Amino acid sequence: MNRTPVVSALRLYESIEALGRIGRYLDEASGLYGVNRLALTAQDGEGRRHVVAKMKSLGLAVTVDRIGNVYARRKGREDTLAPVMMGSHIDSVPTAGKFDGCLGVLGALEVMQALDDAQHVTRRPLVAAFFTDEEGSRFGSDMLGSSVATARIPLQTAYALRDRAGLSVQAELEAIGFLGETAEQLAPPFAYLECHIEQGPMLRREHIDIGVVTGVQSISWHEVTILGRSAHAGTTPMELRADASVAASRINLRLRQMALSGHYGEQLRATMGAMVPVPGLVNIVPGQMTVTVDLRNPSDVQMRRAEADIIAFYETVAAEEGVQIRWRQTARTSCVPFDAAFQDQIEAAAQRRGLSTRRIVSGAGHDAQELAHLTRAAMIFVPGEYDGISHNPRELSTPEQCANGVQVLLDVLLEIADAE
Ligand code: HGY
Ligand code: MN
Ligand code: MN
Repeated sequence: MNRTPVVSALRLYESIEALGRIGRYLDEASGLYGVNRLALTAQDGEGRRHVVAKMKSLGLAVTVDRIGNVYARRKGREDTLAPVMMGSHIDSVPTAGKFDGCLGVLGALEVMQALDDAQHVTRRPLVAAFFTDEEGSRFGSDMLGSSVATARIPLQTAYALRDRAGLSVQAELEAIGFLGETAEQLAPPFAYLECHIEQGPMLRREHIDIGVVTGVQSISWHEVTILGRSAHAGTTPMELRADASVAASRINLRLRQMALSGHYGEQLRATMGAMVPVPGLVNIVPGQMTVTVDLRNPSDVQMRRAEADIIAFYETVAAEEGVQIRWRQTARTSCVPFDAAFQDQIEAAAQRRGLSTRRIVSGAGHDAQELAHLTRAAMIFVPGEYDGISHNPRELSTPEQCANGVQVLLDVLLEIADAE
């Protein structure tokens, strides 16, 4: 090795800006440019081709599997050993910033460029990956590509998922040219590391440079269909109504009351992200509502209590409002701990660089929680400005914040990939 590999903050940030221009839109509310690269849309396809071109320009061997996960491999000195993998996602929610997921994928490629600059070949081969549809916003199941790669969700189940327009994952993968051929079940890497923005206020408020992620909290998603009776808004007396939107509103208020009550642990978070009325017109009592429920809890026990209570409340609302309520589980993951030794290594590597650290549970789901079922996995968080707002065009981490995280990723990667 000619010299210690060092991340280029400028090169990294320029790569984030370049990818951020794909699927860019002007957000009227903030006047900022946001990013909309919803999974398997043309914009996602363009973003994928942009990153694959970058991978190939680095001389990496690129493969695409049958669920569209992309892996880029860098040879190791002992190339038959299991690789150390780094990755994340480049699909986005429709109102995204430039950093969610992209930092981890472009950070992995920056690590490889820094190794090239230092003419360093690691003992183990390396893989930079991006996984399909981490967000789950379009097809309703988050961490889709990584959960297929780690056999939590069967390929055919994933293929059959459909968006609101009835388009399937399989058809949309084919439409963007990423219905790959390699087997989707991933051979276990030696280790998996993911650098990601915190997407919350903690690190920035406490002036912490690096979040050492201890694990991911549990996630539970419901899609709830409420069937009432459409009726004339002017002529129908209130007592004769079966108003689906009132039922939905009662459920939403109950979610907030549950989260604020502290009865399900101090950190239950509950969100009704989608509320779709039918017919959704001014002078018609909504006959149908489709809503989504997103529950998060760092305690599996408290999560199960919260789920049981909101499901019981669906029945109460149905009886009292004279509507029918059907619900289905669209995503469900338990709490996932990350590798304790890797956490210590991340903490030590950051502190050797004079960076402050703190342990932190991830509020958001990540591909790393799926890879943790297959291999030793860990995550490195970087702070975000504006209270770490995310899933919003205002999402912002500075060049220094990004470079700190990716440099720690590089340092820990070297320890793991060069260890005898
Ligand atoms: O929903 C999540 O936590 C992640 O952004 N997919
Ligand atoms: Mn993410
Ligand atoms: Mn996200």
